[in-house]
Amino acid sequence: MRQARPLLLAALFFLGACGSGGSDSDGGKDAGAPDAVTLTDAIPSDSGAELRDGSESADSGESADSGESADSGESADSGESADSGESADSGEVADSGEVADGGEMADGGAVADSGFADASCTPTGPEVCDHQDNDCDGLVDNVDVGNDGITDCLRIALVGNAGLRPASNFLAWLGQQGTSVTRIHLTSTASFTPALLSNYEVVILDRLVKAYAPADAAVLRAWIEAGGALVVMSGYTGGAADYDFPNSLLGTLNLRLLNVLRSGPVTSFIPHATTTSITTMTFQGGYNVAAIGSSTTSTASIEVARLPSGPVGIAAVRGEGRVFLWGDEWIEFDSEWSNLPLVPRFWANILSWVTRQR
Ligand SMILES: [Ca+2]
Ligand SMILES: [Ca+2]
Ligand SMILES: [Ca+2]
Repeated sequence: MRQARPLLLAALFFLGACGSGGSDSDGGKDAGAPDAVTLTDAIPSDSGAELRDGSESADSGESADSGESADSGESADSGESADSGESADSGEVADSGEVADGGEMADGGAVADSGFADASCTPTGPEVCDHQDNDCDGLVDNVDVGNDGITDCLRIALVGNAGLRPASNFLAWLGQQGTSVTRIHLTSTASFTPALLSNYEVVILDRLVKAYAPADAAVLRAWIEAGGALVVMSGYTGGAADYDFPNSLLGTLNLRLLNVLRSGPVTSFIPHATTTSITTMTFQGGYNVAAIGSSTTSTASIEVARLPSGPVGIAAVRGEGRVFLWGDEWIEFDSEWSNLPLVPRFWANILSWVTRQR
């Protein structure tokens, strides 16, 4: 039986960009940075959190939000029927059965979930991380030595820079699940290719350094639809990049971040695998999220958490893959990991759900 991989963590020091000065101008912060690093320690300590608070006062740009108002109609929809707004739109909840799945996930079903056994499969021994279904139970690489519900075979890419505050607890926790963690796309010339994405089971959008081209978004979407798992957090610089950059990848997935800062905590959760046992969650100057586009698509987008202003968490199925969109990044910060036990639980829920074995 394969044992957990050694922890490989990213250590990135872009203090010039996100340090006490808080200028956060993107210009120059990526200069000379490699496109990917797999390092052994995390993470810069800085104290730029004040930036977040300070910018709350900039929230008043509602009127500048006209492009978003069309989207916000969806928020209004879901607000009318908190638990069923999404299904009222499209019946997608009923189609997807995601909530039913959730029960399995909460119990560690990411690995235990039943698969589709191939009658022609010949068992070769216990399951190991080799992209094969060694034990012929229909699930590829469903190894979980620690029985934590998260497969030990995950290779995770964190896209973009580290966030504004230290996140070493989060990165250490990822490693403890038996995963490897690599930070990629630190320069504005980086792009998604099938070859790059073939190295990962999970992609987590952190503080992105660029707006991506449609071709990049298309590659990422194809990877998801083929079974990839995407987790999205908003970054934070205090500028439009915080939502424009992620939205450059989310649009083709019919998801988006709305551009008015919101704060929680979030206390309204819809029953779902990702919200099991979650009653409150930090949310410090993040963004509402929305599912957009035609309700006739074969995809499912389920609102799982909301503030009074609208949804802040969406769990979405895209082809064979899954996307979890959360409108804030404070769930990765040490301050929250240290003080809020539900934050690690939330991440366990999220990773279990997005990585369901197929
Ligand atoms: Ca198997
Ligand atoms: Ca295997
Ligand atoms: Ca595990």
